Amino acid sequence: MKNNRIRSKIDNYKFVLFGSAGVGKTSLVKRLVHDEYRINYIPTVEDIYRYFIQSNNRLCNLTIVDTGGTHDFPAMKELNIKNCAAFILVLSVDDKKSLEQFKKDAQTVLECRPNARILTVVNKVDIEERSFSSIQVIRYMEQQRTRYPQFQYKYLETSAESNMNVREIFYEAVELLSPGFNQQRKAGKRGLPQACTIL
Ligand SMILES: Nc1nc2c(ncn2[C@@H]2O[C@H](COP(=O)(O)OP(=O)(O)OP(=O)(O)O)[C@@H](O)[C@H]2O)c(=O)[nH]1
Ligand SMILES: [Mg+2]
Repeated sequence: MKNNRIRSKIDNYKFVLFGSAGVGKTSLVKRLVHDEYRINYIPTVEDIYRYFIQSNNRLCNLTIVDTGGTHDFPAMKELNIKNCAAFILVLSVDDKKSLEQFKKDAQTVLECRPNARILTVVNKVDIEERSFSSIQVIRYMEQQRTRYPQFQYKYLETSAESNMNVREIFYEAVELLSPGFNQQRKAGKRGLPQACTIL
């Protein structure tokens, strides 16, 4: 009975990260989960992370699926899209091709889930020179809205290297699924990481 009461306070959220190889998906997740950053690049196949955020008397259990951008496995992508309602699409400011991949991924997600929640993350903003503008990303999402009026998106600029807006990614992703979460979080105590595990 006591255990049931504890469990009922946990909110479960699942997010999947998509994006070109090397845009910094794993770096962002590792920054959040382990508070670490590595300069060396090790391509991912697929990893799943669990992370808890405690905020304002709520425990949020985040399941984060970190996909690899090197190889496109359409069947794996489709499965991830079917099993998830919120998507974190990562681009890198210094990689114009990541804008093209982002457009493809957004299209694939929306075809399968017209009411998807999409957080658009432009990473590596510590690099000054940009190969595309934020307007190009936002304009594309607004164009999609005419075809898919039910989907919701947010836009965020980050740097895993300088630890800029990394935790905000996950706050904003939860907010997309539970509108009002950020307002409650800010009104109460600051969210504190409680635990993390690689599954
Ligand atoms: N300057 C800068 N470099 C970054 C940043 N984030 C990641 N990197 C670097 O970019 C390279 C690729 O990072 P990863 O996190 O492995 O990229 P990924 O998107 O997970 O790549 P795949 O797993 O192959 O899809 C690494 O050398 C990182 O150190 C950032 O915010 N700024
Ligand atoms: Mg990776």
